[in-house]
Amino acid sequence: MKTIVGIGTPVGFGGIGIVRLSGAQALAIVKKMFDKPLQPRHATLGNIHGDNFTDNAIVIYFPAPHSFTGEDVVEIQAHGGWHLVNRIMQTTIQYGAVPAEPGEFTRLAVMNNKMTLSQAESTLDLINAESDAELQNAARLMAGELQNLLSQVESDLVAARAQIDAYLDYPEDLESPDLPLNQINQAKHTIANLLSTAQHGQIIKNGINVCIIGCPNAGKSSLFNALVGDNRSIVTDIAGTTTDVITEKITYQGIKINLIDTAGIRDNAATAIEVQGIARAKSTLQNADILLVVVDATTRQMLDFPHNKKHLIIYNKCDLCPDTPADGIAASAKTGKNINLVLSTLIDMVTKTAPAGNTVNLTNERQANLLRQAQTLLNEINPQEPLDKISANITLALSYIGKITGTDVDKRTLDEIFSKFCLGK
Ligand SMILES: Nc1nc2c(ncn2[C@@H]2O[C@H](COP(=O)(O)OP(=O)(O)OP(=O)(O)O)[C@@H](O)[C@H]2O)c(=O)[nH]1
Ligand SMILES: [Mg+2]
Repeated sequence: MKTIVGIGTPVGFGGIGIVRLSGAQALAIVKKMFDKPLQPRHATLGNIHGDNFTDNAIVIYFPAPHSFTGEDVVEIQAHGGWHLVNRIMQTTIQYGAVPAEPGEFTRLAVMNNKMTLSQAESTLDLINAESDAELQNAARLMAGELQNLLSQVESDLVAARAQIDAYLDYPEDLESPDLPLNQINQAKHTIANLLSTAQHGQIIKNGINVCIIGCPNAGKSSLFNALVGDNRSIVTDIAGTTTDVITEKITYQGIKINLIDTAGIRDNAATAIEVQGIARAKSTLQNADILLVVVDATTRQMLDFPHNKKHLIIYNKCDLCPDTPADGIAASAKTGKNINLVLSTLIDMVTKTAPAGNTVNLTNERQANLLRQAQTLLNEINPQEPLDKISANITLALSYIGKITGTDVDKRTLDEIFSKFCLGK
């Protein structure tokens, strides 16, 4: 069995850089480079050295099986210089370690039953998190909340199939088979509940795409800047100032919002640049989750927009004209009035449709697709059908669940999942 090595900290310069080894030779390799004896699970300060370098480092040895990967693991915490950390890694390779593939440490942890595949996938959510909502959901996924629900589905389905298979084994009882519909329905219910969280899961993971649209000079860019809290977009009193699509990410109440400023839409564009800008605005608004329709409160000129899309109307420049219609929010990009109300209303618009109750949200599209396939198979089950067909449907549904938990997953799928991880994770 090989011993792998990877750099656990990001590329660049930092206070600390961590080189991690996993495998039967991990301890022997590090002993050749470190001048102090190592005690299991104790942090030891000493000197780490190789050809032409030496550094003061803390080294920790985690003997198998009580380690992240389940194998012997040694972690070297050196100073965080990129060249130094690389030299440490090269030295371990000189002594027999092999560079780890992306995600290989986590893959070993799954192979050695330290975590399930679904938990491993959620570590990516945690690492990539950019908002509190993502962090909180990832922590619940990693703690095994999804895994527990899937185990429940698996045990319901296995029990149901066992009962059906018993009838098949003793056909004399087949006269009036009593189908285990309760268990099948329970599994269907759990899957449906999980799938109902997928939409909100995507919002947590990708944020809300909010596209600001309106007539020229309504104050879209001014509002965009006020929402972002930065002078990001050019503002002038000339109609047709913004021509490009400008995006900026913010978080509000723990949720990511991707704000998009666009060109003012009108029929009589002044230049070829503006014509292109308007075309971009029109195609961008199609992909938005929410349209923020900005109207100049002094003129009330309303843009014709697709009303079937979620939208919020803002009567901007309310500092000039406090009396505004009731179908929108009166705001002023200039004075900052109601800017926070706009943000909290946007958040309300998406959290209103969130699944009720305190549940973990499904954020992974691969997992959601597999669950949908299992759901289709279970929905197809019809008590009038031959029992062997029902049993086969359950077996297939179980195999889709197994591709999420990791009990029924092929090497190629695993390669694909772990290729998304960073080296050293
Ligand atoms: N009094 C007042 N003026 C505002 C407010 N918001 C924007 N303006 C002014 O309105 C003019 C147009 O603002 P922009 O933000 O460039 O408008 P826009 O909708 O992005 O315009 P285009 O990019 O040309 O479509 C500028 O002179 C701003 O200073 C506001 O809340 N109050
Ligand atoms: Mg603009």
